[in-house]
Amino acid sequence: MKVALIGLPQSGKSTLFSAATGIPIDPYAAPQIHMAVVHVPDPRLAFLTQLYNPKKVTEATIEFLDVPGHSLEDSKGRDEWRRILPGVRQADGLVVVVRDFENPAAAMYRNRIDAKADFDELRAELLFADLESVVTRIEKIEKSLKKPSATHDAEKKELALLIKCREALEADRPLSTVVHSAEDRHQVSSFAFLTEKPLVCVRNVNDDHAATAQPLQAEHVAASIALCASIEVEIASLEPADRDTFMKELGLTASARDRLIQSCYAAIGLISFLTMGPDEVRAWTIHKGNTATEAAGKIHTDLARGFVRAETVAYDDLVAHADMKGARAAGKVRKEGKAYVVVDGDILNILANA
Ligand SMILES: Nc1nc2c(ncn2[C@@H]2O[C@H](COP(=O)(O)OP(=O)(O)OP(=O)(O)O)[C@@H](O)[C@H]2O)c(=O)[nH]1
Ligand SMILES: [Mg+2]
Repeated sequence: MKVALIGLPQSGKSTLFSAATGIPIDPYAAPQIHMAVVHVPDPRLAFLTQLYNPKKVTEATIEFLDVPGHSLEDSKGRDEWRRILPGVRQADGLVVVVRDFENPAAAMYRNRIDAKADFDELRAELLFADLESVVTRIEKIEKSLKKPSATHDAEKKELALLIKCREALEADRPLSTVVHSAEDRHQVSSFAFLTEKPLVCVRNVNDDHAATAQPLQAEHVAASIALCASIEVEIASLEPADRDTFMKELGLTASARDRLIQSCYAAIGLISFLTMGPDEVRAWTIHKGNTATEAAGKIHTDLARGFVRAETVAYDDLVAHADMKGARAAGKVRKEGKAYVVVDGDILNILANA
């Protein structure tokens, strides 16, 4: 799972990246791309670990990509923005960081501190980038339809969907409002449209608003949070005990790292299932709505291919009955088939034919 931090120049992307990943970023270095894999905290793993004392404990991971911001004021900046887009398109979700802090050390964009205006400008650019891809493809298909070809049926189908996409983009609506069905998603997957991706908005506020700032209200945003990235870097650098004390003093209940991960999970529609045994206790990330076979495939393609059934118990049921023996005696361990839709916190034991 990959998430890209994007935004206008000097909005605090790299600072937030540092807070989320714990990797120090030199504020005086030239803007550059950063990438890091972060472990997703899951308190449920601690209970399972205590049950099994496994050789290994593996948390789910999420990958953060931090790309430099480019000015959309001039053609040079726009060209540079375009150059980074292919990397951004690889992400499953986008985090837009908008500046709402005063800091003379950070150059102001368009001579303003206006989070909503910055957000709208960036969002318009995402819509525009998708519109360009859509229009180019529509023109190509229309040309091809004028010539005899065996692929006309498929092209007509694609064209119909792309025309709907164009209408939405021209009306300022992201493609997440158009592309819904699995079939449509598959049809346009090669474009990796930016506005089809779930979007998380992060309002980066002044230090004195760290605990009180409200998230930015914006349409078509899957999740919105407010935080102060520079304070969060300090929090991330502290030892766990000091961290809690410092956060309490500030009136913060969760770190930016945890809130960001949680928002990305919610926005992209991710959930975790768990596997356990004496060798390994592990959390896995899947999409909401995935079936037991899809979950099995996440572990190993062979498990999906030879899937027989999944022995399943909800984490809360396991805790309530102390262990597997207790959960089994209470009738909480179920046998689920291929089409079972996995829910967050399901503990799965996949049985498969070799
Ligand atoms: N006061 C204050 N300063 C911040 C905050 N977040 C970032 N800064 C400062 O703003 C400047 C830019 O921060 P970066 O994190 O480098 O911003 P960026 O979005 O990565 O910038 P580019 O990569 O150039 O687009 C640095 O001097 C940061 O220390 C914040 O929450 N409050
Ligand atoms: Mg940066």
